[in-house]
Amino acid sequence: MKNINYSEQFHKNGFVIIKDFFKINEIEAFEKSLMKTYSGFFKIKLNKKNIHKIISKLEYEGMYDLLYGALKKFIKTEPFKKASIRLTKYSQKLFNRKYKHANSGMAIGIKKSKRTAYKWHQEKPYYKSFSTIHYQFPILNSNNLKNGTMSVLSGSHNLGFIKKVDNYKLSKKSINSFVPKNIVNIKKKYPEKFINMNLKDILLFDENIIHRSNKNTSDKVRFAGIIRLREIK
Ligand SMILES: O=C(O)CCC(=O)C(=O)O
Ligand SMILES: [Fe+2]
Repeated sequence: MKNINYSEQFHKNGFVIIKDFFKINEIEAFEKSLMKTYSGFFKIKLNKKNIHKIISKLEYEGMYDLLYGALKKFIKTEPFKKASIRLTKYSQKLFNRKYKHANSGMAIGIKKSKRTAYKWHQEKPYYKSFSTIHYQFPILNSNNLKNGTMSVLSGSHNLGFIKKVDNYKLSKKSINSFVPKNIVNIKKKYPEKFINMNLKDILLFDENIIHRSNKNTSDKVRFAGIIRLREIK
């Protein structure tokens, strides 16, 4: 892998897609673990075909605690732990800095649901007291505009930490977005780029890049694994 290019692009644009980062066995491990964890939680045998319908149905029925419980368990499984170790080493080489795991997560996008969609935000307000870098990668299916992949405002990391934000939260069980107050003007200056990723690809993004979720207009759920690393000084 061409490390120099990735780090240059990352510094220039605030994000970079690293193609073919994961090996096929790592992708399979994520899929297997997803099915196992969610099947156990829902007490229904899930597979690649029925998972989309079942998760969407639970969302429409308002089973948010069940969905969140499964997600929380899934992000603690072995594939996430292994990926985190690998990404920590990879990042140390790429930037010649030291990192440790800060947090894992998963973005999930469901047709006709805004509950789990983020509005424009930076990560910095969530991790104020230390420096972080962020990785996101597709699980089960590629992430593209049709299924609501995230987009970024390219170069917006150069604005630094924007402290004037409005807090958006649809409901108690919805995600929370810190939207910069001057987002309308910022959008005019930095072009929006949609993050298209195939399985095995991974996005690396800056704590200050402005990004959001898009609307999923497909019938399939979008799953995007997230691993956040903290820089150790
Ligand atoms: O992919 C998305 O829907 C947004 C995810 C996000 O904001 C993040 O990974 O920090
Ligand atoms: Fe985010």
